[in-house]
Amino acid sequence: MKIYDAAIGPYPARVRIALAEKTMQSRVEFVPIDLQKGEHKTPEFLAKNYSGTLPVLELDDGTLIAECTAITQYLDTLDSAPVLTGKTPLEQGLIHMMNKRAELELLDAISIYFHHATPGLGPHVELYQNAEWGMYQRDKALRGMRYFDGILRGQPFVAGDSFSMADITVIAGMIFAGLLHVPVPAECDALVAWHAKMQERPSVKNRMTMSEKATTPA
Ligand code: GTS
Repeated sequence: MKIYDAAIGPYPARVRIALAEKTMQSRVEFVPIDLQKGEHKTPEFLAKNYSGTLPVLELDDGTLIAECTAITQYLDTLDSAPVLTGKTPLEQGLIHMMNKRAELELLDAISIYFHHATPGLGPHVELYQNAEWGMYQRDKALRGMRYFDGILRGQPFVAGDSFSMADITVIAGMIFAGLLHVPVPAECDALVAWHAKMQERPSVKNRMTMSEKATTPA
């Protein structure tokens, strides 16, 4: 399997963390794509992923799977432990709900802020920008942080009692916020404490060096 990837990227981090949690790193070959140069918007890359985003998983038979949630679900179902997307119908439902909320209310909001209200990837990639929309999404992300803070006051992980894909997506949102110096609201101490614990996980701590270590295709 190949993963088209960018080591520093918050979205690629979601798949990197999932792979590390499941100790599947050695089964993939990471193919770096330069976002700053706009390599993800070339016709060749758009033929792999219509949305022109990373990461993309390419299976050995050439099948392409884009979207972090879909990739994580595929990898999780391919191999067993630990399960990141839930075992029971209830767990699966709750994890997918919280994962989608983590995208909508935090990670995607921060990403829109990046692409619209900051220089983003530069003028040759950011062909349309709307700063007002970007700033609105920044505020949305701050509200999202407050929401997840409230959730984490009542339970140890984003979707309940176990670490899951939903935690990974909130982690990615916090990574993106950190890169852009978007401050976590002062009152969000449960979110901050949870994030500190998440950063101790080897999958999170070592995510950027993973491609240097694991380039053996399965
Ligand atoms: N919904 C997609 C997913 O979940 O996979 C979003 C993926 C995404 O936005 N990826 C970023 C990207 O390709 C990668 S990174 O910003 O985290 O490095 N951005 C480039 C662009 O031009 O939007």
